[in-house]
Amino acid sequence: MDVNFANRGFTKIIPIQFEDELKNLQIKIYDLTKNLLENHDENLDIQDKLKLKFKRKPSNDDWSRLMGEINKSNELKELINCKPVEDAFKIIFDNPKPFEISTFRARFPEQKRVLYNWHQDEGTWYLSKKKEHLNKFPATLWLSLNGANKDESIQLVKYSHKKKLLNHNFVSGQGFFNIDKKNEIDENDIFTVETKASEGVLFHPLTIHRSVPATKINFKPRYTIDIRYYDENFEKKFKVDWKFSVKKILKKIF
Ligand SMILES: O=C(O)CCC(=O)C(=O)O
Ligand SMILES: [Fe+2]
Repeated sequence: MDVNFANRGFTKIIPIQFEDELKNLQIKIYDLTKNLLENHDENLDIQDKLKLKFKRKPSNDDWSRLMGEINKSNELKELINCKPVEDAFKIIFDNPKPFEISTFRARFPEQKRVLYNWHQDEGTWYLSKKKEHLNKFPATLWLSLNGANKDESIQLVKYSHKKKLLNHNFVSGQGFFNIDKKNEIDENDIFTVETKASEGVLFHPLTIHRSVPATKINFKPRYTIDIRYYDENFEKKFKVDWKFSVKKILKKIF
């Protein structure tokens, strides 16, 4: 077990050596977005193409189309299930298995739906009725596809995985992605992620995190995948805020 994961709730930034899985997905993203990008040389390397800016703010439909196409693609499935990803999870798990929820995310300029407030990932499926989502306690590998700097990445709260599962509120267009305001976050415990393409960070299902809030309009898209794996033998005991337990009971009844 990785000491950083155990002590502060997340690993160091780790590089992942892909075969062709990353490149194939990058090419697919480029093909679906190239008409939206600033003028550029078609011969650029795919790594550079994915760092190009949009020529203007893409529409909601542009964003939804890309999210839909990539999230149902074989390229995404192949990347999520590839050996280098499984090996990365072996830093924390003896026998990692893919969890049902892994999502491609595109952070586009002024697209509010992509900004997630403070939450714990376990809270986002805790009220789910699907048995595949319950009692798995998966970790998340937040993987960067085109690099992410400190004003567009995510922030993780050190040691927060030692807390209980907090009460999460529903956010329209997102799901149960917002903890109660009274749970103040200590500034000194916030770690802001910075990654190159193909690097990621593994974090615990109870680690509190959020998208870095937008302070300026960034015309460069930020592409990531939340890849989740679980381990049957990973300790699954955790306490739950009573308000969230009550919500779960009410959801079962109605
Ligand atoms: O990539 C982000 O900005 C946050 C995504 C996230 O926290 C999630 O999908 O659970
Ligand atoms: Fe999350």
